[in-house]
Amino acid sequence: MTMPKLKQLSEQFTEGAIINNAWLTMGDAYLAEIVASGGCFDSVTLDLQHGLVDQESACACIRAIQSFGTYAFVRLPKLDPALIGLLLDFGIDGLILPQTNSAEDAERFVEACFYPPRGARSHGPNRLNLLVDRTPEGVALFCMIETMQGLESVGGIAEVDGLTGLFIGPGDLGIALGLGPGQDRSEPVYLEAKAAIQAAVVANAKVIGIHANTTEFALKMAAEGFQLVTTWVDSLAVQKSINAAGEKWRQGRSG
Ligand code: 3PY
Ligand code: MG
Repeated sequence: MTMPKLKQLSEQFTEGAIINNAWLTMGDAYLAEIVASGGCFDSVTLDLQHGLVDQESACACIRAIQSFGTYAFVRLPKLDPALIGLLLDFGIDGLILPQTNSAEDAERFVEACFYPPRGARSHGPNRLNLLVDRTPEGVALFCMIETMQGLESVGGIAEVDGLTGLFIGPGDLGIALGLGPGQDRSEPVYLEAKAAIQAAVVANAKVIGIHANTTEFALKMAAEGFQLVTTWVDSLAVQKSINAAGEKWRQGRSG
């Protein structure tokens, strides 16, 4: 399979694109192919923080996703320069750092993504050599804001040069605010925090993203100016589909 040539992801964001993102908690390359092949999603994110995705399966999935002209993101497990370097060497299109607590965290993240003198990345581009016209600047870099420290430091985090934008984790942010877990949320205290994050992004001409559990909610977020929106999650989709099939069967048998 030949990979279609695409604009780099950071260029898409600069041009105002809204990226419709699928989220994979299962690191299976066949599943990644099914999800990317439909052409419904602009990007697919592999969740290495909470998903069943290891380094090797992530690389197999990245190949599968990109072979259909879809961008591949990884949500990192933590700020790990070695893993970041490996994923960049492999040609990842975007990285999402969870639980960014400070501008220093964001600086260290950016540093891990660029070669000297801007950063401290080691050179060893491996698969990246096969992907033409890619630059380190083309990779989209997002810091998640989902902790109290991150919220308090959001202005400084948003200022960090080299960062594409901020990504809201509504579940962890809600817990940090004393609301408990949840997605697609609208509690006043959460909305206040979300507005502060949006303001920091606007003030620094960065991009904003958010995790959503449903397409309906993601559409609302896109209308608000969110440019990276998760609209579909594999485990939830499978669960929903199973429940719907089971319900249909029960209704058919009882009618
Ligand atoms: C959160 O909601 O906390 C997330 O990390 C979503 O991915
Ligand atoms: Mg989270």
